[in-house]
Amino acid sequence: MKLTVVLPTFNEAENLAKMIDTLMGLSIPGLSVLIVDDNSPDGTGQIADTLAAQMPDKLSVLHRRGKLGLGTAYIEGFRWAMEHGADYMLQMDCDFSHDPKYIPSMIQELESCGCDIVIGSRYIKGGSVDESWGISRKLLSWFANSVYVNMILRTHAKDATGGFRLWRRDVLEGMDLSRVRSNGYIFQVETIYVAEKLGYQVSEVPIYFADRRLGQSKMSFKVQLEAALRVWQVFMRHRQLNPSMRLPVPGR
Ligand SMILES: Nc1nc2c(ncn2[C@@H]2O[C@H](COP(=O)(O)OP(=O)(O)OP(=O)(O)O)[C@@H](O)[C@H]2O)c(=O)[nH]1
Ligand SMILES: [Mg+2]
Repeated sequence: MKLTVVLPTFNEAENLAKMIDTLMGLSIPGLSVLIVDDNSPDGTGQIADTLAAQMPDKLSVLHRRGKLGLGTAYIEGFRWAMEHGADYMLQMDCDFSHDPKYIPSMIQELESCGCDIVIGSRYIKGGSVDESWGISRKLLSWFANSVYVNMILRTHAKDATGGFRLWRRDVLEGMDLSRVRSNGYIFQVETIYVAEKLGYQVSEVPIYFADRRLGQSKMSFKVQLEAALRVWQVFMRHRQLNPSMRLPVPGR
């Protein structure tokens, strides 16, 4: 089993070395990491290169010319991972909101559930968000994820906006990544919607989602509002999809 962790970074100089150390410390056989850095002004790209030189067979870096967005960072990262023979791809943030300690249970779930995608989920039983969140922030987030998105898109995933996910290679191939057009935070919603419309099965495992402790937040009310409106765009774009529209994948 070859697992590639795709780790997009923008200004994660304070987190990157610790994240790589934690991922490698899991000692998961077949695990390698691809960092996709968008020419971070804080020097994350140089830190990535230094780390990659220390473990060239386990860590690679894709440098892009500037901040081109999370969506295209993942798409380029997934394509790279496929070209390099990955069986599974794991997507996660580099700021420790997605705790690497959950990765073994996500792998176990993918291998035992008969499903195609596993989400590390804040909104199923046993999952939770940072304890510092006030009740109104918790409610708003729960509503946006588990009610609003589900109501419009009829997704089964309870955490459709979360970015902690383990994919089987053939799912990403069959989905045809060129269908996915969002680049910001709504990218997470678009990919899970396309996958579900194409008949892929999603399973969720509970996680505790901690706020970032180090580095700058890129989230704002404007970004969240834009994402909420874009759910409709995702619906209009993909509502006709059905399982017969998967790309044929050799050997499946
Ligand atoms: N390559 C690349 N990575 C990005 C970009 N935007 C965000 N990231 C990374 O994507 C991950 C998630 O972004 P975050 O900024 O943590 O977004 P968030 O979790 O919604 O918000 P905060 O944690 O509050 O900042 C992090 O690892 C970021 O460094 C981008 O344009 N390009
Ligand atoms: Mg974050």
